[in-house]
Amino acid sequence: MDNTNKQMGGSKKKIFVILGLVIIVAIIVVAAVMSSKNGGNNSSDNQGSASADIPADAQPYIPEGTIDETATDETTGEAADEIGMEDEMAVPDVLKEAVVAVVGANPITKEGVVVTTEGVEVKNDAVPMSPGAPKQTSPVAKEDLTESVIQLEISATGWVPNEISVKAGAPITLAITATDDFTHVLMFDDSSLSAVAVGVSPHETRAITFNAPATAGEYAFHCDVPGHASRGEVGKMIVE
Ligand SMILES: [Cu+2]
Repeated sequence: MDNTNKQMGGSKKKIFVILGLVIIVAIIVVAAVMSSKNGGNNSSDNQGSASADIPADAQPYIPEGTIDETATDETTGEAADEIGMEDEMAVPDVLKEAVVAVVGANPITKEGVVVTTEGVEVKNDAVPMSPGAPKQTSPVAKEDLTESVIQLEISATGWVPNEISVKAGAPITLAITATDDFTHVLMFDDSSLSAVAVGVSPHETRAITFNAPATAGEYAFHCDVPGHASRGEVGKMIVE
């Protein structure tokens, strides 16, 4: 009798242990599913809360030279602290919550306005490379570009894609990559976009951020290197 009871007890214990394990595994699975669902919800919430067409994948704008100036403060002591404070005060309010789509491109304010590093709205019809013009970045790695950046490849066979669509007035970033052994220069035909210019050396990628025209329509662009447009390096930006 005793033996039978002990055996019964042993098999009951096994059943409880197995049941316990099953319940623990079930709890872990449910918790994992719940947390992944929450993660999904959070990311869509973030996209929903983005305003003024600012790219959701943009990164905070860090004023140029901020890090270097801090380093100088440390080495020169008290006097440099004053310089540091001046520099901090010199950052215009509009830049404090600004973002950039690509490091080195113009900042985008929280209202979606593309500005210079002084916080002044860029002029798309300025002289290219002048202080008020949107500026092209230094060479960047194509693989570092985020999804919201419109990527254009250029070679002797033309622009790929040769037609892009953007929203009127929205801050947009174009990245140009020369995929052959030639230099290429993106320029728009319309004088209202004369400052939106990007030049790339062979196999180089550079980007530029600017506000799309407020007026809907088709804005033709071309490669400005002599002979390139006539061999087919032309395209159009459709503003909707
Ligand atoms: Cu070209």
